[in-house]
Amino acid sequence: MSIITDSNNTAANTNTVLKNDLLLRALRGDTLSRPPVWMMRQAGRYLPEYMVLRRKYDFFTRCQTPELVCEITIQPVDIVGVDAAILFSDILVVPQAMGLEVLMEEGKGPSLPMPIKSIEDFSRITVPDVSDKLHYVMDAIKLTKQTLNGRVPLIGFAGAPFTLLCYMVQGKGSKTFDEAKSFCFTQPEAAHQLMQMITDTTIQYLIAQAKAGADVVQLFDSWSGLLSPADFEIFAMPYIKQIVEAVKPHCPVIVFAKGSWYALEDMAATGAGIGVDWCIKPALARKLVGANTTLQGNFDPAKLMLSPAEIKKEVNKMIDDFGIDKYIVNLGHGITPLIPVDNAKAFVDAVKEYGAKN
Ligand code: 1CP
Repeated sequence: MSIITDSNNTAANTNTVLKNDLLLRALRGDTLSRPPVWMMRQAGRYLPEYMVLRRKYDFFTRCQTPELVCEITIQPVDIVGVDAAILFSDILVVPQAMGLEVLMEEGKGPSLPMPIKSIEDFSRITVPDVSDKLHYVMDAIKLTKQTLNGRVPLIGFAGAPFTLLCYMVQGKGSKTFDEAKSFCFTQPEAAHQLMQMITDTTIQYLIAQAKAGADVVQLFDSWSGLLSPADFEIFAMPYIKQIVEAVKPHCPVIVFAKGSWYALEDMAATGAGIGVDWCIKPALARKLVGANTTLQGNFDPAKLMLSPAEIKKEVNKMIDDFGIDKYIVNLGHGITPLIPVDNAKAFVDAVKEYGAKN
């Protein structure tokens, strides 16, 4: 692997120069010999080393203990060889910090026993001081940056306001988030007030992450694809735009709004890097975002069940289609628990070999 240094990198809490800064250079639009590669949900259940810690500590203990966050975050860097680490945490720590109880039930996913149903419920939530309520995240970022010692960049993240509203109103995961969407349509003033509170919290939170040392942050709008293009403009885009504009001066931002291919042009206009899922052709994604935006994606995670040889073939084709520059290789959504580690490695190796070929 070529060791590239970037003398301009000044992570807030460390003087360490990044030895591998491909991710930052791809986001800047530099000419590269190969694109960087990382995987959404790369710190997770497909890794036996994660499962050991999962059996010992409950979910929020794992999120709130900087030493555990650090260990879990670095596991895929050591084991799979990705070009970036993403902080082990969850988007639901924000609703928790705003005052809602969030439970993570093994095998069942998240649940919020007292969700928001009307404006009267707003008495139970606030825009918190994140340096107080989420200080454990910033502590974890500092420890992880120190331990990474410049090996690869660290990605911080948060959930976008519409996706967090989905959980805060529905009270649990859902395929349709019908109650959350009905809340938006029947009580739009309350929905906008709630999303503005989430936005104000998220801006503080992502800036604090950058100041603690996150090199890049990603905003996950995992459920925005449930909205029509017109409703995305009303309920998702204004908040994404506010967040990107406020955070961009502090570090590069990637927006991943799953399923919302119809909004790629508007999202790219914010100046963020843009994640795409597998439901769009690379050429159309490029056409919609224009020549100056860095794209990220879009390998179907289910294809990681193919043989390593077939994975490599598919990865080569994907890079041929997206091009090397202004592109970050990733999945089109999170890696799933049944993927063999060797297949995840084949995915990453294919990208590194693509570089060797050129
Ligand atoms: O061990 C376990 O069983 C817990 C599974 C798990 C993990 C590993 C959850 C519960 N969260 C996480 C970590 C996590 N969550 C990361 C870590 C960094 C990484 O490796 O990527 C990140 C970035 C998230 C973000 C997240 N949480 C999103 C957005 C990304 C996406 O996948 O769309 C969402 C929607 C959540 C909510 C959530 N947390 C956990 C689960 C199972 C879910 C999804 C629930 C649902 O289906 O609605």
